[in-house]
Amino acid sequence: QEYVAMKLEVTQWGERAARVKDLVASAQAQGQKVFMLAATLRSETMYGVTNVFVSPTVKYGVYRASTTKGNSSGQDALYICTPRAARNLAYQGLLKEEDKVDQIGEIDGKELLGTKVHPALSANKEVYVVPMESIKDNKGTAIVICMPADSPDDWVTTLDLRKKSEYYNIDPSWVAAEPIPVLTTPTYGDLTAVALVEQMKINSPKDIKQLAEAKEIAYKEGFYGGTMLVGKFKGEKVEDIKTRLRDELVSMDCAFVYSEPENLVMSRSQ
Ligand code: ZZB
Repeated sequence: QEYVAMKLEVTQWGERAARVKDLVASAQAQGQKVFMLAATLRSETMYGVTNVFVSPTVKYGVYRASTTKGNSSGQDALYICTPRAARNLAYQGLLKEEDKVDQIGEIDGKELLGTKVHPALSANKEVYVVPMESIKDNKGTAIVICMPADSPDDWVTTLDLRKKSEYYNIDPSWVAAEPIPVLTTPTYGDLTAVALVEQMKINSPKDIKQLAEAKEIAYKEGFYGGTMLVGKFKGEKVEDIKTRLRDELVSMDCAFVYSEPENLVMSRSQ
């Protein structure tokens, strides 16, 4: 399975990121950029990113990026992802030293909450890192783009974070961004996920079965029936432009393609 890893540049560390800030201080002082890596199959939705999700209970690491593969700037840079993802990247030549995972330090997901990152293409130039409890650390990078217009999970999670910001220990302003229409589908319109969540009366991120069903529908509608509403490929079918958009993100040095080993792909359906 091929994923696109979006390179989300950290633009401002949050108040809880003191330990991380120390960890990367000397690299940042030398001008190195720090990127959170978000794994996605839906890079065409990047125009409407409103947040970035991490699991508050997952441990992430900081790693040195390859200066060739996945990094056309050739500059030293740092990546944040799970140790499992880092091993995977190392074997694919995407870290500084091939086949070697040199972890600079460890971070708890909760330390990243409130940090700001820059998602390429998005109408929102900076978005906040917020928690998503259902993130699994055995898939992707365990860092996930929040795209509430087309992902039912993301919309329901956003609503829950707004409703219970105290419980989640976040500032309500972090989740204030509204869903941004990016593609239109024949059955559900410009905000496919919002329409599905409403129609199926999904109230909580814990409605796992309904959310799985809604996700399946949103995927199919978006991929086979979707038409782009914004950006360079406005008016074109998602199906026709998906690969071109991905390649463009890669050539802009905002993303790279990597693969997930088969056994881990199978565990996705757990
Ligand atoms: C942006 C996006 C926009 C996504 C969308 C989906 C949708 P799959 O098919 O199960 O492999 N994801 C990635 N890693 C994780 C993780 N560790 N835990 C939980 N969720 C994760 O799902 C791949 C998608 O699941 C990825 O694509 C990512 O969210 C999320 F409009 O990125 B996506 C209808 C879905 N729409």
